[in-house]
Amino acid sequence: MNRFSRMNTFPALSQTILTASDEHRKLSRWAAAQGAVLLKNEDNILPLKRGKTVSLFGRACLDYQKGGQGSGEVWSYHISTLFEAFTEKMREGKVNMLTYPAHFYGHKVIYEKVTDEPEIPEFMVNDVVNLDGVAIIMFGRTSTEGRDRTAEKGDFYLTDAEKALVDAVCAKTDNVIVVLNVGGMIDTSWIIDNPRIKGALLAWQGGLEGCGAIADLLCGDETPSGKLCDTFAREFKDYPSAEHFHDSDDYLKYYEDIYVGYRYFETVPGAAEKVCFPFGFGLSYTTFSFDNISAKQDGDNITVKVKVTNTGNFAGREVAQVYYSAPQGVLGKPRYELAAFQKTKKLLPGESEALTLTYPISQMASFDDLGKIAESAYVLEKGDYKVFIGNSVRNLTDTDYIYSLAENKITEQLAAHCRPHELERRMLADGSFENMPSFPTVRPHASRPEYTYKPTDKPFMLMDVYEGKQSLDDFICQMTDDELIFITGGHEGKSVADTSGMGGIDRLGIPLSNTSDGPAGVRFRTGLGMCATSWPCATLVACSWDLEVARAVALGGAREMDENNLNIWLTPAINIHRNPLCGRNFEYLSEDPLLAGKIAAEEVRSMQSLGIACSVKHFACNNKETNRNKSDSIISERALREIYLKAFEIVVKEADPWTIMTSYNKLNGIYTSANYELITDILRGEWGYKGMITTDWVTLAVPEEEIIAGNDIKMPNRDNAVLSAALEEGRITRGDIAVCAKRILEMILKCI
Ligand code: BMA
Repeated sequence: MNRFSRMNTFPALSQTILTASDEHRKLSRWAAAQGAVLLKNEDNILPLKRGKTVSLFGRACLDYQKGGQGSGEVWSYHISTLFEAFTEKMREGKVNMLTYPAHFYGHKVIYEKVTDEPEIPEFMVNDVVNLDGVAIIMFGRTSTEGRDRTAEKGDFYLTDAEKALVDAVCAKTDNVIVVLNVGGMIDTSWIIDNPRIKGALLAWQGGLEGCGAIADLLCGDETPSGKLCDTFAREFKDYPSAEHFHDSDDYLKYYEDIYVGYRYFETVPGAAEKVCFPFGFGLSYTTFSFDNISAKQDGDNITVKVKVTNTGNFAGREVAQVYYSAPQGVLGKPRYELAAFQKTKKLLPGESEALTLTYPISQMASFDDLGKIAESAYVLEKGDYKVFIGNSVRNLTDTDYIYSLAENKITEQLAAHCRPHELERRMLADGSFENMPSFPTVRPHASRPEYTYKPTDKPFMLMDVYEGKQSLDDFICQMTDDELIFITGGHEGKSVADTSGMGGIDRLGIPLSNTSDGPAGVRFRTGLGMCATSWPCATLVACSWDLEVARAVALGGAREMDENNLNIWLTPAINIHRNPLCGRNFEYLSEDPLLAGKIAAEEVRSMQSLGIACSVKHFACNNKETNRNKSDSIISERALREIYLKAFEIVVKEADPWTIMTSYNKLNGIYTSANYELITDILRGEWGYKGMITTDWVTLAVPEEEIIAGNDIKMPNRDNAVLSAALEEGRITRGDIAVCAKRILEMILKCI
């Protein structure tokens, strides 16, 4: 049965309903355990010894943040609490638990905010000490689209009440474990500076069974294997983008240029000591050795081999990370850049696995946006390129292989696009700044094939194109101007989701393809009483550094999409974690574009293998939520290409996403949804993207400029009269509209 016959009907009741099923609940729990990051484990306080008594502290133990808010929200039947999870472990005989503290939290004040933390009676801690128990303190944080976080107590920093709780517990015992149920970077100096906190687990927002995963990890049923996808600095102000993050609601200037995350902290003098936990870091219950390390040029690639051995007493998984260190040259480079990564299988004590990691030599090139060597080209500067391997950016072994270049080498000659006209300066590798020229803003408008209208009383149907009986071009020629305009706008979905649909012209047999948010799972219309599986947040998935986790979550969510007759899943969201305060970081993947790109590419391949379209978002530079519909991201072309577009480029070239969603914001003065250079010159022209591009929901760009730029469909809908007027007044042509309509129809045909 193809999608046409199933379209707009109630979900076929297959034998096993997977939506919000126990099977998916277990899968979500497993995934949540793979991306949690063990930050501290002094005296091997973890995993908890069998029969150990635990006591839970912190209102989050009963009020778990499974994910963030906004379009990334997912309605789930039951979100497990840490209290329930440890009750389960108690029943299994793995631990004992003082249960009354949970009742204390359950019946205390009605909490106003996620961070409201009631004062605890002293005996609650005394009892833990008397039982030689372990205190587990969990703090939660949440954030949402449309609003940024704050560098205040209760967000990036602990509240006084949270600090008081830590102090009250640590005053009596040093058997203290902290769990962070957060969606993004927070202050962790209170963990690293306090020797009485012996254990710390960064559990992120782990979906509906995130607490089950936490209990599995703390009790040793799972061994932590997550690695940080971001750098955790001591203070908010330590981040290079902090100083100017709030300069204006109208623009965001990327003065730090390519020096974002570890590219800054490991390179710029004085920055390294500001780091609490570095990029790629994560402990295990066991230890690993990296042996038989070798690296060599292998044609156009560098290939690194390593034998990873579990040298400890617990089964576990390790992540081999390859970094290169390029010569500073005249363009300047970060000290290290992630080149490749691979996670081992679960290794038993004593077991080894040989890994081979390969990456293209051209990946080490720099984009020369100012023409210091070769304007608008990717250049491998002459000099020595060193290659390292290890398990974090701070724990690397030199492979002793050096790729040497006697002369500068152009690896790709491109053209200048999306250049800034008002970025005064940008950071260099030594922390100084260079002045930036002001470039003119350009608005190209290519001519397009006309697709002249050929009226017909008996049009053939889209199904005839699907079955190969007719060509899509001929199909488009039977569409009136009004029909072409109609299909380049979204329409009220006829589905269980609350986002609009695409298509829907009965005269031509064009079905409505229904969309649904979001990265953490299918978001049903409110009021239907329908629930879905809420998967671990995107940042957690990235911290798994595991394509298997990316695939499992993507397939799980795609099955729930398909089961509910939904066709276009508005995920993955892959904007770079530029600043800790961005309200949507929980939906995004990493400060590093390679990690983000590889994880997202696997998600796209996986969901599309089931006939579910993705919508890779938000293209591009949506790194702040305040005034997101109008804010102008002002950035050099080098930083744009090397950092902020790179993850999208990886996904486009490695996974061929069926749709891409442009962002709300402007890019160097032009809305991304109407940015011809971004969409037609770079995305389609340079990267060869053939798929469909949608706006975000309710963009403010001039509609015809979006069509001219090649942004195919305006969501959730468009005012057709505006485009009709532009057509009549010659501001756009039928061909401009028809090429957009064609890509929309191509996408609909893929979803059938
Ligand atoms: C916008 C953004 C997108 C989302 C869309 C549809 O506001 O949040 O990420 O996919 O709405 O809900």
